[in-house]
Amino acid sequence: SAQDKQKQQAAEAAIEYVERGAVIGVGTGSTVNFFIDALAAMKNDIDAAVSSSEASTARLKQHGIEVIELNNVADLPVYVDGADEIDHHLRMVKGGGGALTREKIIAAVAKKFVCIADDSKLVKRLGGFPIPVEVIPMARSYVARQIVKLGGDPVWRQGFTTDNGNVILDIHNFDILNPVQLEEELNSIVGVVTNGLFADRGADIALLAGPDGITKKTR
Ligand code: DER
Repeated sequence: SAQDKQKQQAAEAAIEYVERGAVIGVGTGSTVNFFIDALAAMKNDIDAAVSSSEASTARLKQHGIEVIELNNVADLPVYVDGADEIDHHLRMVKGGGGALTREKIIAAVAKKFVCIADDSKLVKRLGGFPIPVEVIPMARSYVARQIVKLGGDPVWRQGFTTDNGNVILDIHNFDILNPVQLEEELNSIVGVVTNGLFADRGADIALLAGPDGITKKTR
């Protein structure tokens, strides 16, 4: 499809940001899958990868790319990942693929977050896409009640368990005036592991593919 073509273009454009000889941080999703495939062509130029999901780990290994533990990485120059939404300040909604916790951890460690996406992900205001929140299973109902008090409509992603053994609530109809503030409010609810607002630490570079090619946005 045209959208897949654009995802592939954005993914291939990210290759130039991969630091030679260094460990590369790899996100999760269909756009990142194109990035992993492009990375394979230069796998001898990188040291290894750290991965945000079992799915990405499997794909990296299929290409013969070594995957190492984040705890063994002191210096991570670049993290490449997709987004469900990204605004003009490079703040994002992530977690559509359910890997938000490991994505946010690697993003916290990486010096530079390069977001790759087709331009349908670029929005004026975040929240059209339901905000994923990873929750400790026993806290699900309590967290849902707290989210209702904040004005959101939480929907349990039933039948889905994260790589960390937790559940996900997708929050619909949040009217997000201040993404950084909402990210902090969600983080403060007991039982919440991670929320999908990447606003406080957004992306540093966004490579957005459209019908006329790649648009590069920087913070
Ligand atoms: O789950 C995630 O955060 C993914 O990065 C997602 O947001 C992007 O997935 P896509 O590239 O398949 O649209």
